[in-house]
Amino acid sequence: MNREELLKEMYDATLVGNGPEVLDLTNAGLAMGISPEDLLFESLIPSLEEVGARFERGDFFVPEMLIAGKAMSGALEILRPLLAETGVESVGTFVMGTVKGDVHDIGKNLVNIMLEGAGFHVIDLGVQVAPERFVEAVQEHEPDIVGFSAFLTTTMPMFKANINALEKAGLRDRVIVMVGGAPVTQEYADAVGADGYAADASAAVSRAKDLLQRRRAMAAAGA
Ligand code: B1M
Repeated sequence: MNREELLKEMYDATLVGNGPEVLDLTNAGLAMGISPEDLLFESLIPSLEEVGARFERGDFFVPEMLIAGKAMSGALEILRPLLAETGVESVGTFVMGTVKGDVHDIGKNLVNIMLEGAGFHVIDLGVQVAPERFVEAVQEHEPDIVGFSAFLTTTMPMFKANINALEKAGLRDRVIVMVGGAPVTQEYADAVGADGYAADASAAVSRAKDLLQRRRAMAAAGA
């Protein structure tokens, strides 16, 4: 099997949610010298995009989405340490979670992996995270950034609920708020009063670093 055949087989195996085959192909791809990034961006993510498109057309239902998501998550576990390989000292602390009412976590986990790879210390609160849990975590860990992920149009309003909860607890000025997730846009992020938005995991890393640098420069100028 050559590189292109492997990527295509992995795409097909993810599409039908064949977890064991996706794991085998992940290991085989790495052994063949395909980079973790290429396995991710040239096969796994496009396959999940197709799963979503089929769901929208009514060709796939929730069980198909679920097994495809599980197959992808299994591969991510193998790729995680490779993607997060870093010798960099911690550049900052990032508290992250998927908002209340939302169980999607693959995109969030990928952002976490990339942030860790860039040197962030990431505290992952998981999925279905209620506003009060975010508040507790910000109080406990005093992160530089708190990140909210939402993957449904119906759960995006939780961004505002989370920001309101931070304001009520007197924490809003102490932490940078970043938001993201498939249906989120820059306009929506601005409308709810977030400090930053990113469309994908690598953009999330550059945006996080940029926001942190600005915050530190402002603090230094004010000191
Ligand atoms: Co669901 N689902 N799902 N689903 N699911 C979507 C999101 C959907 C777009 C499918 C579709 O219709 N095309 C649709 C949402 C439509 C909408 O609201 N506009 C949808 C739906 C409708 C639903 C249910 C309501 C279905 C139902 O029950 N009738 C249900 C909701 C459950 C709930 O949460 N309450 C549901 C359930 C599920 C499963 C559980 C079966 C499964 C989730 C498995 C899991 O996550 N562990 C699932 C899956 C797999 C999907 C799709 C197919 C794939 C999601 C994914 O992992 N994408 C998805 C369709 C799609 O996205 N194409 C879909 C790959 C991932 C790498 O991309 O998630 O966009 P993404 O993450 C990106 C960016 O968003 C960004 O970076 C990430 C990495 O590059 N990002 C950030 C994410 N967080 C960020 C935070 C940041 C910055 C950037 O800063 C803090």
